[in-house]
Amino acid sequence: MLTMNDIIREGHPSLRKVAEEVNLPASEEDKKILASMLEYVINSQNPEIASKYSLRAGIGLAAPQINVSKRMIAVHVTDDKGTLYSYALFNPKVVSHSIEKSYLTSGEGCLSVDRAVPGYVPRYARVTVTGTSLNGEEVKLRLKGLPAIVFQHEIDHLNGVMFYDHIDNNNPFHPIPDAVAIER
Ligand code: K1U
Ligand code: NI
Repeated sequence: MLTMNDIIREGHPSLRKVAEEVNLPASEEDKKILASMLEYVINSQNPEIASKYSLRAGIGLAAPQINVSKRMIAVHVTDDKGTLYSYALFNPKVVSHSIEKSYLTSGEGCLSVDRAVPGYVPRYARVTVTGTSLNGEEVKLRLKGLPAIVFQHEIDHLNGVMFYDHIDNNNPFHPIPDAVAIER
């Protein structure tokens, strides 16, 4: 079982690498790692388990955050209508996106960043993401709202990009033109 001790923090060079594609069909080892990532995110949202193992709550996790430089992500997040998006994907890819942007009014956080970094993080409002599930099925997800933001945050990790790279340093709360503001 993964804990916060397995999660590397900003400054670790692995967080800035471009992760390798996973060879498919995935090896049992890669499936085990990806399953443990989804398990972490689910466990971290369970107050009893999170408290027992000192897990910081997360809604997503990317393999580079556990120092595995492979293109694997886990997401477990509910949208504003209560629909759960629970996915563990190999080789996720944004295949298309809206022109329109969105951002969380409360900004973003990251399990690899032990400090608050205030500011708006511009994201695409809608994305289509493809990938391969733990069972080897190809999936195609059309996402908006918070799930779209979380998938973009996790796929950024696969490319060595941190959420604060997108924040305007000169004016972190500079309004993002024509963007959808998402309250959470
Ligand atoms: O990748 C990560 O470090 C996980 C990160 C994902 C994320 C957060 C915010 C916007 C986009 C992506 C987190 O999960 S930080 C914790 C968090 O935001 C949260 C945790 C529990 C409930 C609700 C939010
Ligand atoms: Ni992160």
